[in-house]
Amino acid sequence: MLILPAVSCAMALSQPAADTTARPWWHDAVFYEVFVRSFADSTDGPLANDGVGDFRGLTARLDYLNDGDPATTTDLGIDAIWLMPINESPSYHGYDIVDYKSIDAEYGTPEDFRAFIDAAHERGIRIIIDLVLNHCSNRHPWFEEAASDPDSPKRDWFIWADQDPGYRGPWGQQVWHRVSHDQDAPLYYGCFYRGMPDLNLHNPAVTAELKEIARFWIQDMGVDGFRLDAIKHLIEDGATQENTQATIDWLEDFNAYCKSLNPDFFTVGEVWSTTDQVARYIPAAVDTAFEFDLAQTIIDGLNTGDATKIRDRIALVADAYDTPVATFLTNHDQARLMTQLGESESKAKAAASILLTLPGVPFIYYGEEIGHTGGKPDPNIRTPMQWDATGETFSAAEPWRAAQPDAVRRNVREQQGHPGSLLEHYRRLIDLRKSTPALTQARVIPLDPPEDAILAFIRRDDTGRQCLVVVNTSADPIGWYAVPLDQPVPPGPLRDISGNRRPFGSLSDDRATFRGGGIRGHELFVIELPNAG
Ligand SMILES: [Ca+2]
Ligand SMILES: [Ca+2]
Ligand SMILES: [Ca+2]
Repeated sequence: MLILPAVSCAMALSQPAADTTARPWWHDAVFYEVFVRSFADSTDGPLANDGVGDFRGLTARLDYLNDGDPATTTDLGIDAIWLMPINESPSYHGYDIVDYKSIDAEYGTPEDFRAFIDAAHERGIRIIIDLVLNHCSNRHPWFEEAASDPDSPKRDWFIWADQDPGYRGPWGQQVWHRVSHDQDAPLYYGCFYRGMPDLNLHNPAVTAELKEIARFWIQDMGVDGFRLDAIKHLIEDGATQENTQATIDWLEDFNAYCKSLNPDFFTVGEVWSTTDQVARYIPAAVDTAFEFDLAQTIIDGLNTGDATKIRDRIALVADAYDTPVATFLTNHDQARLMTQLGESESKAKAAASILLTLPGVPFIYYGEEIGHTGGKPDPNIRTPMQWDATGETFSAAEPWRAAQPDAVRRNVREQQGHPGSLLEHYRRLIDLRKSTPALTQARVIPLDPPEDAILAFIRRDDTGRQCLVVVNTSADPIGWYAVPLDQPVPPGPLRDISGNRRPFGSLSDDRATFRGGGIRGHELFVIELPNAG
């Protein structure tokens, strides 16, 4: 009886107390998605100059993303990196894993990875990694054992049928695959394709193993979070293969387990569904998830020059979630933003303007900040980072995949430090977001301006700090323009804090009036407003 209090006291001392009043770190973070294979080849060590990006190369390029010094403005200023899969895999992309605790030998050793994590943390950059829970590779030893021996304990790690259940997958695809060419062979379930058999998450042994894998990356490797792949597909209920309640329940347990190991741990889920479905997962099944509908609405709005659907979507998203949702424009599964915008640099700037002034946790896909192009097939949207016109900064060797032809004019060297460039636009907006509390922590109040091309909203926090964001989604300038506000403000001049262009006009009563040059095509203004009462 005397021992018990002493033990619990020692345990309390050995664990840093979590500050439950502080906002989670990821609420204020800007993320950057990296495909290690395509980011930077190393210049020394065993993996140097082979045309394949690796951890040493990525580590050497961290200062581009954030040099850890708030006084310098040469870096992009992101706070966290999402690494696409880094485990051993037969594919170039890595979403079909054969060893969940490994580092892809083309990317480096576990020591290289730890050195990368340390270098990132020294700069204040957090690292989250892709974790693929739904399926593994059909060349994973688990599946090879299960497929070759029906009596194997691994058999029930996957999902089997003796006869074809007769239904197809969510997008009409074949999901039941014969284990051999024998037409009477048993079938296994693989939602994405036959090379990716789904794991059976009803099986407690599978759940225990996936938790052990999570523990390994959290405790032994020191990652700060997981991006959880394809989670709406985790647990099927017969022909119902998406967003089942069993999936959400499983994730709630998994997420709680991760948090039990590290209270600051972060999970973001890929739930490629409509907003109402995504909202079911947040915040218990995952801390947050990607807002696919908002991303596409922003792109469509810029392509039509019509802001009304963006405004409606912003209002809907603001109502749907109680915690910040993961916002983005494109990711590694979609045609590059610049390509979707018809290679219009001014549209790309407007897209960034919207992404980085809205609430949420913004994710930038590598290269988006310099206007990488590329359409399907997938390898063309995952091409080497365009550091310079020749490609030699990516690698001294022939790259694993050719860079886009426009690398000669769209590259970091051309844009870094160049005031009008897309890269500088991103850098300034990230800096503005981090230095303007109303742009990160505040709610959004969509406004209803009379001109359909104008997107206008107020960001206002609980203390009344606020600003007005105005983006022209069309290429056409608007000469004289009054944006109606939601409440009156004292009279005064318009003061822009985006560093864009000095606006001519005034605040008065319940409107912000842009005179003189008005608002140019695709232009952004972030107008300071006096604190709301
Ligand atoms: Ca390499
Ligand atoms: Ca800096
Ligand atoms: Ca599944």
